[in-house]
Amino acid sequence: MKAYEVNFDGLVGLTHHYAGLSYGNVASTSNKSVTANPQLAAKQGLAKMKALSDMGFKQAVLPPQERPHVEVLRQLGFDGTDAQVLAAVSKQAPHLLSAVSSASSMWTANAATMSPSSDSVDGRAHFTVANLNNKFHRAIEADTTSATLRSIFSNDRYFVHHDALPQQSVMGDEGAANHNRLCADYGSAGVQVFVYGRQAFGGTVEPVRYPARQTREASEAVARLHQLSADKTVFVQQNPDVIDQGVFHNDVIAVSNGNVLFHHEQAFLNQSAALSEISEKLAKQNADFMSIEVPTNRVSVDDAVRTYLFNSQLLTKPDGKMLLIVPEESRQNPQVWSYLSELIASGGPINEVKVFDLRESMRNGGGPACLRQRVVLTEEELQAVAPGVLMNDHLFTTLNSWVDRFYRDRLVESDLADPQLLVENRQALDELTQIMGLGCIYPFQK
Ligand code: SUG
Repeated sequence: MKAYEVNFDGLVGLTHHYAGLSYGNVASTSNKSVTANPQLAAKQGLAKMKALSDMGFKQAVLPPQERPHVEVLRQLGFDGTDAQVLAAVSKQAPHLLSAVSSASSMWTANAATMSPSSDSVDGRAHFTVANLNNKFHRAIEADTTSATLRSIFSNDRYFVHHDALPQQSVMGDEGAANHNRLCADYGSAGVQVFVYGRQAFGGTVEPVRYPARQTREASEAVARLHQLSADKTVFVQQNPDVIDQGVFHNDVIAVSNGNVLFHHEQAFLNQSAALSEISEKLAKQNADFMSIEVPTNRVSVDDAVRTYLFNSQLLTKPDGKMLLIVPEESRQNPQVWSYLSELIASGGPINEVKVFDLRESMRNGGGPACLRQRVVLTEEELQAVAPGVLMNDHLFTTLNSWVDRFYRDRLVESDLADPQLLVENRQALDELTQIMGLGCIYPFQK
């Protein structure tokens, strides 16, 4: 059956700032306390969405979350009016205020893992919200993510929603950032590759410097929930050495599309065995696996982390050739850019590269691929999606003027205690749910 890949990009929230919250994510820790521009961040993201939509790709938007997350602060013992809660936390624990104000839900690759209906035994599309257990500021995203996805994909004839796995590190789950699907074409059954950083029970090697956020146990649970049979799944361990060099998610070192896996030489542990298993399982689904492996002597792991070459979006164009969407940082790096120039001239499946300026998100370690959740939908399923989330000229213009009205162009941590910022957030999000036709998805709306 014909199906589309629809990219659901996260709209950057009003409190986007640099808090240095993600140990193991080099950009996040090294840009701590740099002045942020939330307005520019939102517009850079919208410009990417619009450009892809104009190129004919199906594009949609996921809304930001309510921040600061006052409800969580109340759970942690801060009380009184909202203004009193903010005043108390900014005085007693400013790092906590920063964490509950993070706009990190913009990186929707981490919102959930999605399996298309063609892969699941029950013939429905499955979503499991990621618990993002490794980082406090991210773990608090799960409830609103769940409400948002349930509102957008509401028809249970087509869509099945699973809540986040138990919030404990044994079940650490980072969603689609550690998940690749390979297939002959989007509508046919594919092979889902779950990449984990460590095995909580009975594992052997794991990183020693930085955390491995995803466990094998979590990946297996998601595959079970999504009713994926063993012949359609592969579980691969990420190379612990590269996690220790700042590859905190697999999508910083590999990206898939169709039958192609574009990845670094050092991406996986026991790489050749992993690639063989993918190839064999894919052959049973009538697809020829193609690995494009980038050698270390062309692009070092360090350059991959600095430029986010692999955090690109790999998209199939109408003529069947593939387009790579990379961040500006990849063009700025001579090694990476010369590799890319050769790649597109090589006669292989990827014959075009487009560059986007996503600097505001990149400084927190989020590239083009982090900003989108891939959702494969048949025509019928697409018709069942809340229509107000689909990108078009009207939505683009409306969201840009919404951003102009509500977003600040400068934000530092000390601004987060301003009760007016919370008021602006709630007004903006209330309006946004109406623009996008999403109903009540935020704590303040309940
Ligand atoms: O989880 N950064 C995010 C970046 C997520 C990137 N996503 C993917 N690779 N799919 C993270 O580390 C930084 C927030 C701060 O420090 O202010 C942050 O959360």
